[in-house]
Amino acid sequence: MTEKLAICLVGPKKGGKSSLLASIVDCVAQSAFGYSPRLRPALQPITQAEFSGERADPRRADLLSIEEGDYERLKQEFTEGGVATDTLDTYEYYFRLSVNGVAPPEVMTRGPWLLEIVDSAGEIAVPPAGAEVAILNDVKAKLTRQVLGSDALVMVLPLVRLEDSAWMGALARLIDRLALAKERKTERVIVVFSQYERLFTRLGPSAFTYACDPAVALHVLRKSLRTAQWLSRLRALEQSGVSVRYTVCSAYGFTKRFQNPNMDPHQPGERRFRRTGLEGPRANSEYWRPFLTAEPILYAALGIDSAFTFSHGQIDANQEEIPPASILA
Ligand SMILES: Nc1nc2c(ncn2[C@@H]2O[C@H](COP(=O)(O)OP(=O)(O)OP(=O)(O)O)[C@@H](O)[C@H]2O)c(=O)[nH]1
Ligand SMILES: [Mg+2]
Repeated sequence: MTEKLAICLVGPKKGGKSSLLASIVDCVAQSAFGYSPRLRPALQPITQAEFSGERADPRRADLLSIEEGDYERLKQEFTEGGVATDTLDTYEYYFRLSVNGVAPPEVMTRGPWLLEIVDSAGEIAVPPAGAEVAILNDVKAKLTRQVLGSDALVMVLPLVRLEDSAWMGALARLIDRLALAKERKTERVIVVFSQYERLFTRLGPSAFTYACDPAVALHVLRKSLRTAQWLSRLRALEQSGVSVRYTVCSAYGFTKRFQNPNMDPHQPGERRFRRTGLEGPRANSEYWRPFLTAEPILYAALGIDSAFTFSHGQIDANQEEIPPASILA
């Protein structure tokens, strides 16, 4: 039976929310995720009318195709380098998710799922300290309703040194308010660190091999979370029945055949989704493979873990240092 689910993306400005959203359909289509290939999920953008269950009226075909174009526009903007989401409203995108392969019984007997995913400007929910951008009260109220009314929250944070970030306090306050809110629907929270491929830019064609190792991701997450003061608040939220997971992703991903990160941020003039010296639009889909951006959405919707979604238990598990091989033997 068809089920509806609402997912809200939150996180600071430039965290990577819109880029993650723009790449999820391609990520699922290319199976560029850490779920078993036997899961065979399918994700496609749909119109608001399809989400609401309204019958598609042929006379409204034009109107519907315009709505369908919203996601296409988001993808186009992403390919061209990304556009900051404006603060004038919050933006809903709609998808149909189905699982066509082998999944745990609680998933196999359900679905398909109609997803509403809400994107908004980072300044609204997680403003930096001393932010001067005035946000309309109506927009704040709308996002508050959407956050509290969503089944899952995806917190998108840039993989930077967290202690330097002016939005840390705002994020902690958001989690506190969520914990105190009586009327919240939230069942799952997924914290995703974006721009993962940047860690591997110096590794050339080995980059993808390292990125594909869940142990590397777990190590990176542990390191990133060490300085996150809001971690204890998420642990407390979990005590009140919300499942919390941590993961990493890269909307830019890796080049398909060459296995290296799509762009080297250390190189001046690097362009996304293209190999140096190769011009023209065909390079985009031919070379680009997003990485793990499906994870936060699939976990949010289905509650099933991939090799790259980690619980508090896994983050905390005994982290015994491997002793260095003795050189004195
Ligand atoms: N290297 C790298 N950069 C990325 C990636 N994803 C996004 N970015 C860059 O990060 C910047 C912010 O990305 P957005 O997706 O616009 O961030 P946002 O969270 O939607 O930001 P607001 O809409 O302002 O709240 C953009 O300039 C992107 O080019 C990624 O996977 N890798
Ligand atoms: Mg955005």
